[in-house]
Amino acid sequence: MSETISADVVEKSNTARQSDLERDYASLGERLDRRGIAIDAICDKVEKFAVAIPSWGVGTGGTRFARFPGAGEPRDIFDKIEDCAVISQLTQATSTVSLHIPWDKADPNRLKQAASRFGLGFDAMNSNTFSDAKDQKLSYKFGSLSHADAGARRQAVEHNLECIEIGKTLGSKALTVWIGDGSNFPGQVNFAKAFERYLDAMRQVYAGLPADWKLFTEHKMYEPAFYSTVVQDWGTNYIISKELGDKAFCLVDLGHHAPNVNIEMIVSRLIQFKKLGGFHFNDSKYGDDDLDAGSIDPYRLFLVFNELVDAELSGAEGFDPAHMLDQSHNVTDPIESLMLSAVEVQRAYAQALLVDRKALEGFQETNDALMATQTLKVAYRTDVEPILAMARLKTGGAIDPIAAYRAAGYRAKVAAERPAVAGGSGGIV
Ligand SMILES: [Mn+2]
Repeated sequence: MSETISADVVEKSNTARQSDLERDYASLGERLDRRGIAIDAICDKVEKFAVAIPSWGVGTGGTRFARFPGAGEPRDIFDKIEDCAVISQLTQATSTVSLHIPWDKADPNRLKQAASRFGLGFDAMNSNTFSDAKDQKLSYKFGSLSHADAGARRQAVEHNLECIEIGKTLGSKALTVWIGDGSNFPGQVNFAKAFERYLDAMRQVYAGLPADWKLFTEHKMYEPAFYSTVVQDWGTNYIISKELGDKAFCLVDLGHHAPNVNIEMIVSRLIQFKKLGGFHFNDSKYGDDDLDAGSIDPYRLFLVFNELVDAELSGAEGFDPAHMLDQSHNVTDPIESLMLSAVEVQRAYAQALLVDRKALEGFQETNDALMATQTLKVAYRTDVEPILAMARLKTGGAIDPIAAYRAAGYRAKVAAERPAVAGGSGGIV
C-alpha cells in the first residue's frame, strides 16, 4: 500500500510523544477504572469508529462573495483521493471517501484503482441536480426532481441512476440525494404539486437501487431557495423515507436546521422509527455555515452521540448510521481541518461511551433532573484525548496528526506539483 506521508516522519513524530502518551493513558485508565470503565474497551471501540471524507472537502471552499484558493489544491479527483489518503494515514479514522458526481466523474475502474492504492474505499455517492453541468440539456434553474417540466425531472432521475451505476463499480452501497429545489417567492410554486412531483421522481430513483443499497435523502431548511424548500425538514424527510420504502433513510446534516433546533431529539426520533440513515457532520453558528465539526458547539455533537451510543448499546434494530463529514474550509488547510474534524467526531463518540447509562436511567426515573444532567456532564468533561491518540498509535496513525502532517511538508510538496487552478468545484451541500 502506498503512503502519502513517509513512515519515517510519522515514526519520528510518534517517538517524541509516545512515553508522555503512555503515562497519560495509564493515568486516565486509573481514573476511569474508579468509575467502573475499562479504558481498553473504549479504545477498541474508538479504533473501529470511522467517518467518511467528502471529496469536495479537500479543496478550499468559499462563500457566495469570494473564494480564496489555497496552495496545492487538488486539480482533479485523483489529487483529491491522494489528499484523503493523507487524512486516513495520519488519523486512521477515515477509510472511505464520498464522491460527488459529476464533479468527480472519471473512469470508475481508474477511481477504484486509485483509492485501493491507499487502502481507501468509497462511501455514499452524491448526485448533483442543484447546478447545471457543462453541456447539460435542460437547466435546473427552476428545480430538478420537482421541476414543473417532465423532461427536466426525467434528466434528474437519469443522473441519479447514473450515480448508482458508477457507485456499483466502486463498491459504494448508498446514494445521497440533496436537491436545491424550492421557491424564492410566495405563490411561485404549488407546495403539494411540487412535492408530489418530487416523490414520483424519487420513486423512479428508488426503483433503480440495488437490493443491498440504501437511499439517503438529505433535508435542508433553506438555501439556495429562500422562501420555500421542497425537502426542508426532518418531518418531510421522514415522509419521503416512508413513502419510498425500506431502503430509504433520512440523512441529517447538522447545519441544515434552524438555529436552536434540538437536533439530538430529531436523531432520537429517527432512530426510534428506524429511519436514521446517517450524518453529514459539521458545525454552525448562524445557518448552514459548514464549519469544522465540534468547532462551535462541541456539547451538541456530544449530545447527538449520546443518542447514537444509547441506540448502539441497547441494540436498536437495524441501527447502522453512515458517518460522513460535510464541511467548507475557507481559511484553513482543508487536510488539517478534516483531520481535526474526524478526531472531534471520534471524541464525541468516546465521551458518549463514558456515560453511566444505568445511573442516568435511575435519575430519569426518579425525576432527579440535576443528577441526570450531571451524569452527562461527567462524561463530557472527561478528557479522552489519550484514548484517541492511543487508538491512532495502535492502528499506525499519528499521535499528533497535525504535527506529523506539518513535519512532513506535504502541502509545500503538492503546491510545487500542482499548479494553481482557478475556480474548481466549490459547491457544498
Ligand atoms: Mn450535507
